[in-house]
Amino acid sequence: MENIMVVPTTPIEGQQPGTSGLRKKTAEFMQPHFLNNFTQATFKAVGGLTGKILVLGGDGRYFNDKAAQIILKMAAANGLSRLIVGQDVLLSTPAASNLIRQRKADGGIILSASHNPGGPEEDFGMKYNMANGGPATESVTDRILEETRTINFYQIVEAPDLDLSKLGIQQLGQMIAEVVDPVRDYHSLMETLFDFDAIRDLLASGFSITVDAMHAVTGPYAKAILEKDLGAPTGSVLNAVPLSDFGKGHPDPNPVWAKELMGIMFADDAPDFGAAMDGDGDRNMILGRSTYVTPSDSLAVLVANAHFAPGYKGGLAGVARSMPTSRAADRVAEKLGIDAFETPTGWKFFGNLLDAGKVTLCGEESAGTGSDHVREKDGLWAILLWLNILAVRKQPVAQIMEEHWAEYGRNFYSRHDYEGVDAARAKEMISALSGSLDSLPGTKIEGLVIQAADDFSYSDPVDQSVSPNQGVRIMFEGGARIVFRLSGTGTVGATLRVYLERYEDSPELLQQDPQVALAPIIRAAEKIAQIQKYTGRDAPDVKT
Ligand code: VG1
Ligand code: CO
Repeated sequence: MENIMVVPTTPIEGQQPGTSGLRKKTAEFMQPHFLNNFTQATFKAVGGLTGKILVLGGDGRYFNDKAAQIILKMAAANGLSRLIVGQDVLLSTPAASNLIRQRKADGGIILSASHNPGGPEEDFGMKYNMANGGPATESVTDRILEETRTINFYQIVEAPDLDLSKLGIQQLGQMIAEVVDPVRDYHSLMETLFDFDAIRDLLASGFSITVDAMHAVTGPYAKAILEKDLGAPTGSVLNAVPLSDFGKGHPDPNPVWAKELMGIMFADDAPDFGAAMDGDGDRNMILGRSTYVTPSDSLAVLVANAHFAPGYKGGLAGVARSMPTSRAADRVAEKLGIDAFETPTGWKFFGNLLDAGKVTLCGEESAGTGSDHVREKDGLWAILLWLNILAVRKQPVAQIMEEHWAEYGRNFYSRHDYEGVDAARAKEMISALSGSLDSLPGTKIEGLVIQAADDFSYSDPVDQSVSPNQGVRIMFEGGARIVFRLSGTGTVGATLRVYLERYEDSPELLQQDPQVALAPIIRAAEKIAQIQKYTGRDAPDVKT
């Protein structure tokens, strides 16, 4: 019989979950008691584990294996009845969400810092998902934080490590640990949503694809589904073996970090379709031959065309997007006569709308799209939906975009990130902005007149909970918009995100470069917020 140890501990600073879970430098996570404290606080915050079922997996990054052994021994000591673990601790975030739902688990733990780099010098993260398969709501993360502040002991069994490379059942004290194939159930779910035969025919006709798994968790999923099942030639999936340091890159699917893929897609012999996914497999970037599809536009195109896939042939209940996401999807929703919701940044805010059946598709400007099939954004799902649409429409990606803009007009869009800036100064900038909101309407800047300015506050239409201070919005006459917000996923200093948007519907102006089309808005952002003064930077680090 394994020995349950009760280990005395004291609270550790800095255990506040951000936009999606707790993210820290790996070394911080590996310091004595850090992971243990946060894990015990989480177990307490969800009302204990006695008799419950949990799912556990991660994105394959450094320390996942050791963290998993600690968590499973603590779960056993806390009375968990069954732990369902992905083989080798691998589970993409959407696959974990699916397993929680399929197996009617009480929740799950995902070990990932998503698109942040991995390794001993880089980042680690842990997030808790609830019984609906979605990220912990704010009330739960608030409770976790409270527990971390008063914690004085944690429980763990003394036992040898389990072999998590071996499929099947093992016993740890009273707890059953079930090691499962991370891909199988997710693969079956995708078959219920998409016309696999149509995609198979498309790929057999010579339509070429390159999908970049960025050395992260989606390699095994993309290999099994796109290559083995759908018949894409071997090698269509790049960087398909998950590595603990992601090959030293940032597994972030944007034009800056997925440079190799951008080179392939903009070469003379580019494939017809390209895509990349992030560390934990919930984000996606979509490309056509010499074509980059902005995430906000991708959401709009998916809303307009989802009915071509069997899983959505009955139409959509509604669509939701995070506030900073461009309003391109709203235009499609309006035409379809369905509801469009605007939520704060972070997938947890879509959960209630999805559970209540108010929306079918959701998306964020940060390369996240998903639907009610799980309660997370889902990179491979987005790729398959695009492929299903391309199989039916039989047009190049570039033409689909042109036709979309011709029909709805174009929301020119870009996000400018200032990374690792001084946190105190960044906060000062946001408070200065919030303090000046009342004086802004009517002001003319760079030829643009400010119509309204506020700090976004969200009231959940389902449970009426209110989430204030979700980003400063400056709305201009004519529909242009700037949003300023601080990231909740960084691990060093602060990251300032400036979201820029302008609508255009003159046919001859639809093909401009977004940075050119947005130039006056970009200059207005500097004038309104004095970014240079507060950050000491004269240009953003990343433009997406
Ligand atoms: C970022 C994105 C946000 C996304 C979040 C988690 O948050 O902006 O849209 O939901 O990452 O995505 P922030 O607070 O840094 O802006 V993931 O792929 O890390 O789970
Ligand atoms: Co992610």
